[in-house]
Amino acid sequence: MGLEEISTPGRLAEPGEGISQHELALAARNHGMPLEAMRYDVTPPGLHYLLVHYDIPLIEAGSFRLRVGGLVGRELELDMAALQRFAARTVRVTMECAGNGRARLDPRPVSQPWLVEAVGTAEWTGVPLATVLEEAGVDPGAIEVVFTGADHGIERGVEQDYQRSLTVDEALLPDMLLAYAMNGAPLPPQHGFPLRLVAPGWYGMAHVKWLTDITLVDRPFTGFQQATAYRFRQTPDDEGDPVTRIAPRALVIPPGFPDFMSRARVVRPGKVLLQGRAWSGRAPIAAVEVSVDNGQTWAPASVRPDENRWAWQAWAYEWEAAPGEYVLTARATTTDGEAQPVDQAWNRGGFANNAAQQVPVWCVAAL
Ligand SMILES: Nc1nc2c(c(=O)[nH]1)N[C@H]1C(S)=C(S)[C@@H](COP(=O)(O)O)O[C@H]1N2
Ligand SMILES: [Mo]
Repeated sequence: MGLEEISTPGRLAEPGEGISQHELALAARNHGMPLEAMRYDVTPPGLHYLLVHYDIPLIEAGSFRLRVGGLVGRELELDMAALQRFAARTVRVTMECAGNGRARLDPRPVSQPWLVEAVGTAEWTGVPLATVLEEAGVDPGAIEVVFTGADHGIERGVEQDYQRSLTVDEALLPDMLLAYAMNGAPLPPQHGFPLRLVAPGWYGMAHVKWLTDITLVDRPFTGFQQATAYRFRQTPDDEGDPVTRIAPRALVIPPGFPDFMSRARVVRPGKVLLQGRAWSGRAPIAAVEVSVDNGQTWAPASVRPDENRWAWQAWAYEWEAAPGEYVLTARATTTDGEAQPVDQAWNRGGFANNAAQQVPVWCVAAL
């Protein structure tokens, strides 16, 4: 494979074009969360989705240092012991990849081919980012905070460290964390060991893993992951709006038991308790509705109140299933009135496609 090939811009699949070996290789490295894991409030270790752009870097906790520099009163270099001496905070956060839903788009953007499973909920423990920024002293001229990971690679011909920024105002929000623990244990290597940013409510790309540098700057950051990737575009040369917070989504825990290849479900006639999760990084979830006829008719589900603002919420709906074929789906609406669509909101990068999930179900007394 030549350098021209790795330098090509993102492309759309031709009509009917299948998943390539390159996409399969991405999908095999970057796994989704098995949907039945939505039964847990907090996703057990190993079941949380995973997305790694380049390689998982090998980092030794003993020699690790977080550098804080740029427009600050004093530069900091903090080892893990220093980070752990600050008062710790734990936040339960549902994280979702901005590309979740991409492979369901038509035309399909060629990239990590997520269906609906790029999500997980963890309890992240660490130092509030604001604590460390206050310790360094943010210069009044600083407008953004740039976060750099230890991983390095090439994307569409651009060699880079993985980097993203937040505005200073966003960065100082109390739930922004420099996390060193996930579900009460040190971060696993693939989730950012020994330190990552956790940006509650934001799509995954903002939560920089293997964080080594925090840099305060006086102009908008224009790195690849900020200005080139993660923009909502209709055409390749459209500047596009940035991808930021998570759009509302409800998912159904697939009921009954699955067919191995198609993952279509089988349920028995009678009462079937449909359950699932709903979340949004924009405004809180106000309602969840369920449909068993692929979105033609909807019924309200009951949503369990949850004091964890950034975590998914459980919902339930009792379905009286009669023999037949069904397509189950659910949709969430936020307190701002933002309703999850049934149809795709298409963009070239395949970001934030929160079109309602479809779960084919056969209701049969016996096979
Ligand atoms: N340094 C670094 N941080 C990163 C990434 C990466 O490739 N490198 N991937 C981002 C993306 S696109 C997502 S969706 C989340 C995934 O986090 P997880 O693998 O812990 O679920 O990490 C983000 N942080
Ligand atoms: Mo992502």
